[in-house]
Amino acid sequence: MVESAKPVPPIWCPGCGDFGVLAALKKAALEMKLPPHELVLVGGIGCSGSIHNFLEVNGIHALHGRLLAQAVGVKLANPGLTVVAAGGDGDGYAIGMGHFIHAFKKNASIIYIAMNNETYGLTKGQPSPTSQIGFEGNIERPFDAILTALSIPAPNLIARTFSGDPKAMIAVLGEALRYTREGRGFAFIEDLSPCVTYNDTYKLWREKVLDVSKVDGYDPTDRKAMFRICLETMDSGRIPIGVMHRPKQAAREGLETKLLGEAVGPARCALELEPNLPAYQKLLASLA
Ligand SMILES: Cc1ncc(C[n+]2csc(CCOP(=O)(O)OP(=O)(O)O)c2C)c(N)n1
Ligand code: SF4
Ligand SMILES: [Mg+2]
Repeated sequence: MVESAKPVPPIWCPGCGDFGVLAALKKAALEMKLPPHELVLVGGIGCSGSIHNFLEVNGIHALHGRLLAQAVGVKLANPGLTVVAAGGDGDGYAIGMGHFIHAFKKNASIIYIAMNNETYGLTKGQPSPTSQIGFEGNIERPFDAILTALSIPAPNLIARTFSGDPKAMIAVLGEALRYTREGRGFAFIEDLSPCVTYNDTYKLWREKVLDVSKVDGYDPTDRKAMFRICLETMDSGRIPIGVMHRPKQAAREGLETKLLGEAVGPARCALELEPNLPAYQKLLASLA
């Protein structure tokens, strides 16, 4: 008999922002009574990417920067699953940048949580694409994932949360779980998740975050307005958080429906060798 892996206690440093994501994800999934066997967590490489080891759900530890490709693969294999990819800013915005951009236009109904601590935590605090100028000798301007996400015209749910505000994070995660379970498409959440050991930004971020829903003209169905609001918020030295894009479109816009329609997906198809044997033999012969 094969036994499934049991969750282990988190290996994170006490106070790490990633604890906030773990707790919020657990709470949001429990609130919507999501059966654990229907949830798949695909973790990246980094401190943040170990999150799937700490919940009793199905989990995969993906290759560095390749978690989105694997998460989309899981969704296409079995669209009935709720798939959450979770990793760090280094994983997603450096080595994984190509997959990150394409995930918005692919629009598979999966959630991607990027835990941004503006550093490579696991490898002991080197600068990442989101590091501020001056951090550990960094001379490059920081990359902003929300502006990038807003610049891709696709029907995605886009939000930023802060580990110092668990209530808001639970609400956003709940919305993202519903969004993807309804097959509406890709949900991207960047969580500001301080690395208390190598880049403790808790105090600074607590002072700087600004809930965009409080800004005049806030309309998450209007991509142009939200881009302007985010830019202006950043120009004033603040960090925009909240839901930045909530498309109006109806359910079933996700890649999985476009490719599979109402089919259950290959993972749940009956395995019938006989009807497929001639095609398989033809394939083998072509390789000889
Ligand atoms: C192909 C490959 N290149 C580099 C590494 C080394 N490495 C491990 S984790 C990591 C980055 C971690 O940073 P981030 O994704 O921000 O996660 P965090 O630890 O901050 O949560 C790197 C470069 C690796 N494991 N594999
Ligand atoms: S090194 Fe940083 S990111 Fe990694 S567990 Fe510790 S506090 Fe969290
Ligand atoms: Mg990081």
